[in-house]
Parts: sequence; structure tokens; C-alpha cells
Amino acid sequence: EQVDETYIMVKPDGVQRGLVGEIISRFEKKGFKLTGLKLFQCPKELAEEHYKDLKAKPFFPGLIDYITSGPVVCMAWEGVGVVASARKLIGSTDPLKAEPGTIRGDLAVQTGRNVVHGSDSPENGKREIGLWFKEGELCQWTPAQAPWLRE
Ligand code: DAT
Ligand code: MG
Repeated sequence: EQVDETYIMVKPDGVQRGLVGEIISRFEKKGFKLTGLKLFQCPKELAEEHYKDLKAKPFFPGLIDYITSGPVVCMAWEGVGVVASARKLIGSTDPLKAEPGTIRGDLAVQTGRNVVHGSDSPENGKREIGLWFKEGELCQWTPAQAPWLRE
């Protein structure tokens, strides 16, 4: 099967609230492969490029202020079906509508403070990993558990 990549980011509220380990854990336990990880203070230009499709939205300036308001944790994850599966683990954009058991459903209460980002398509996964990581910041490796995750 096709192996995809997704860009997952703990937003500044997740970092400030001490949820970094909890959020990383959800993806780690599921069985996806971590290929990139860093704590990073995002410049305004990068936040605007990342969210460029939302530029016309009334909440765009607030979104950019929020994402640049403190450090974020940038992650690249790899696996078969990882993009759609990560979106399910994350839950709906509005945390009050997100199912219990999802990250937003369990850990957040408002759309404007929804603790985590996940790419919405394999194409955007690639695009966003390219935006947030430099060459040499990603690792290709074989997890020891690989044969115990997929037959
Ligand atoms: P998602 O993050 O679930 O992919 P999105 O791509 O539609 O959602 O929007 C990106 C982020 O923008 C979202 O996580 C929070 C913010 N946002 C979206 N809709 C919003 C709204 N109506 N009010 C405030 N912030 C919003
Ligand atoms: Mg989105």
C-alpha cells in the first residue's frame, strides 16, 4: 500500500497547557512512524503561508496571532493511511463537536484553541512538511516494532 506523510503540530495552547507528551503519545501508540520532531517559534510569514487558503476568513488575523503566540511542536508522521487516520484521532475542528476519545474531544473546548493541527490530504501533508522542516531535519528509520504492526 501507499505510505503517506502528514504534518502534525501541537499549537501554542497545547504547549502552554503541558499537553505535548499526551498528544505525541496518541500517534505513537497508534503505530505510526515519527520522522520529524522539533519545538519551534513560528515566524508570521510561515504561519500565513501554512494557512494561506484561509486568508479571506474573518478569523485569519486571530489565527496567525494565535499560532505565532508561543512555541509549537512540529511533527512529521508516516504510515499507510496516516493522513485520514490522524484527522480521526484529532477530531472535528470545533472541540465541542469532536467525539470523546479524540484529541480535541478530550482536551479542548473552543475552535480558536483546538490544540493540534493535522494535514487534510496527502498532498498537503507533503507540502506542509516541506514548509515546516528543512532538509536534514527528517529521519528515515525502521522502527523495531514494524513487523508487529503490519503482517
Ligand atoms: P482543521 O484545523 O480542523 O483542519 P481548518 O483547516 O478549517 O480546520 O481551519 C484551520 C484552523 O483555523 C482551525 O484549526 C482553527 C481555525 N478556525 C477554523 N474555523 C474557525 C472559526 N470559524 N473561528 C475561529 N477559528 C477558526
Ligand atoms: Mg485544516
